[in-house]
Amino acid sequence: MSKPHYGGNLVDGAQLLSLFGDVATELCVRADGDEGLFRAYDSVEFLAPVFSGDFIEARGEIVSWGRTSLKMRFTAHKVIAPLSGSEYAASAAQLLSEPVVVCRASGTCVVPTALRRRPLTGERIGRPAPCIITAAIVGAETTRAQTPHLPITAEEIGEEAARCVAAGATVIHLHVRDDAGNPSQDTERFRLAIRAIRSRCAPIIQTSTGGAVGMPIDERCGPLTLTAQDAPEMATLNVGTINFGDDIFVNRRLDTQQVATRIAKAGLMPEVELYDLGHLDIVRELVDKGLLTPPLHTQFVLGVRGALAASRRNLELLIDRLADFPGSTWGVAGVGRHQLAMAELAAALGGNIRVGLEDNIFIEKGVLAQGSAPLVARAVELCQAAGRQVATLEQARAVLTKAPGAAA
Ligand code: KMH
Ligand code: ZN
Repeated sequence: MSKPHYGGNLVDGAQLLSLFGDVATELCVRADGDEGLFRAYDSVEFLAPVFSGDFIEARGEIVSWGRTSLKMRFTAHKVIAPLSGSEYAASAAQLLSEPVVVCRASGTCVVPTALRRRPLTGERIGRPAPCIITAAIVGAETTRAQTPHLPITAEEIGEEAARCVAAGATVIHLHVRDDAGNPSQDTERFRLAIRAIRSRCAPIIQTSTGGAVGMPIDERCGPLTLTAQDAPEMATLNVGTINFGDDIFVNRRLDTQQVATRIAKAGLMPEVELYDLGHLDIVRELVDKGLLTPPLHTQFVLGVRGALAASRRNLELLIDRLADFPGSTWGVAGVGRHQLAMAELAAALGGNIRVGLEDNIFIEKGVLAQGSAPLVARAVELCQAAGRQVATLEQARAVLTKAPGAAA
């Protein structure tokens, strides 16, 4: 009531910016234990008039993190308006059935490094963890006819893995092929590919137990029998059956339980592949049976034709539901044309990224990627644009081995 400034009791827009200033200050205090400085607004939109006596609620969130800067987004909602007219008391007011957005803005705050402190009490709004980039360099479905850049032999796989690691990947999601280029889960072929990779670089090697559509479970578990210096560090665990284009990718309940047990027996960290929302309910059963132990490392594979589509809404729902398994980490593998869009979202939302020719062969519309490494390089750029650090090998290993996801 004390703020009318223009005719008709209109309140000036600066009042809303002053509320955003307070929200920004609170966010800086929660994040870095210091009030910080508001450096610049990059956009401000006034969307509806505010009159004296209106109640305004201001909200803000940190949308990306630089070394010292925090990019924030704000909204101001009108939630209560006074009632005017001779039939009402001067103090009469009412809650609006729907809050009205009166202003939206975004801007940047800075907390100099020397002033940054871990707050003494309360939950700190954390900078998201460094982004772990996985390169899925072979897959089972992509063919040489589709792209000449697909590695097939062990040597080609080793070379491609080394290029991806140099570009910023820390996990290699691995499938192998036979001499004709067809998908294979043969233990010896995995052994050769793993040796070819490890002779050139030191990524976390995550072998597939998904194999190709139609393969029996025993065959899919081929790489799990590798031991000692040839053993992978991780293996995928596919928990649900889905349509897979015109095929069906079958993961029967008891088979999944058996693969989870085999992964645990081999002492590997499982990456749980989730292609649909209900797969989280299957994970719940695996956890309840003691076959998986949170925190889990999960991969949301979105955009398979016949399973969950690659959209922000679906991703946010999955992230929200994953909170049922405290401390779990997630990544997104967007299939086909969704790959880089999903990678960008994962960078912004604090997740990990999977790219590579297994899921997508194009670097942009109609332009083939010259292997998986250029896609990794693009993922690195997306992380930088979102203010995310890319995980080093050491950081990725700390995350992926700190949390043994499978019960022994
Ligand atoms: N090739 C797909 C049917 C995995 O690697 O675990 C299954 C797949 C999943 O690629
Ligand atoms: Zn795979």
